[in-house]
Amino acid sequence: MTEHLLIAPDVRAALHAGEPVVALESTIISHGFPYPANLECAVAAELVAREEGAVPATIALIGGVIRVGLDSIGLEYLATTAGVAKASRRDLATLVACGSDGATTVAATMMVAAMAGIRVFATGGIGGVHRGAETSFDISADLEELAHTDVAVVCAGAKSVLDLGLTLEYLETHGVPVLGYQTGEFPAFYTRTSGFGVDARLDSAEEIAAVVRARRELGISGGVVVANPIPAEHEIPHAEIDGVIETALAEAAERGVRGKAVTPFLLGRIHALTGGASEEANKELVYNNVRLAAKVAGALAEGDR
Ligand code: PSU
Ligand code: MN
Repeated sequence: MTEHLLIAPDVRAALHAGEPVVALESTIISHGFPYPANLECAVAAELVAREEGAVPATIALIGGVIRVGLDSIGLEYLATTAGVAKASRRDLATLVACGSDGATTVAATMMVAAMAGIRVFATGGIGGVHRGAETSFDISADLEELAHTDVAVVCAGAKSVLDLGLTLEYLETHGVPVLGYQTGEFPAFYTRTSGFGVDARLDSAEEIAAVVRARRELGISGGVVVANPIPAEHEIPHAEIDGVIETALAEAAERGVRGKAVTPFLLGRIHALTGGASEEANKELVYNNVRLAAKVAGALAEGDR
């Protein structure tokens, strides 16, 4: 496309052959997990994609070049280097122009995936409308990207650091379908339930792929949220996690954390307050999402043959 975008050889070959590719984000590596859980998760997520027959394409900026598909040196660099910028839509061009490193959010990863021709992306949780957004105006750029960019995002819902009800209202307003995989309820990341419904429950990767295909055939632009609940055996009950989330939110308010620092601050506090338990759950739900994303990408590739 341009000298700014470097697609790894295996990703390029798979795209060219019409084989399944799954995009993976990198904010989760640089800002979503502490080391070494971040590296472990990034490496294992790629293996899960391959086990399911898809080529993983972790997306990040290194030295101002947008990379689609990283090798183990790239993953390790992102996991261990301090000060890698959190890169959302508005940051991409600046980081390219300045030759900087950047870890892409859901929004920026969707943009780059679309540029490269990748249609399915797996992450942990999407950003959304923050609690108190009626005064802070803190609404993740992920939601705006979902409104416009043609990528299916497989996630475990969103963390209840957000206002999940308002997040779902925003997605409805912007015409983004929220598809529950084998569930009628929007999952809340660590927990399978949130009390909020999804637009449609679909029970197979083929059915999800059929929705993506129908949108394309109808010329409907924009993303799709595929909400995939954390496996029951890895769930952290509301009774255990809700208090931790309240504490993290109170600390953020007390310290006056603002803007793009809010989400990484909250994630960092949750991991610190719960130790290994939330890291383990977080890793497992990512693998579960990669597995489903690979199946959806496989079903899309199959349909195109
Ligand atoms: N939620 C998580 N883990 C994450 C993120 C969100 O549970 O790692 C990251 C994702 O990269 C997401 C970004 O796109 O945070 C959202 O940041 P913001 O709220 O500033 O838009
Ligand atoms: Mn924000």
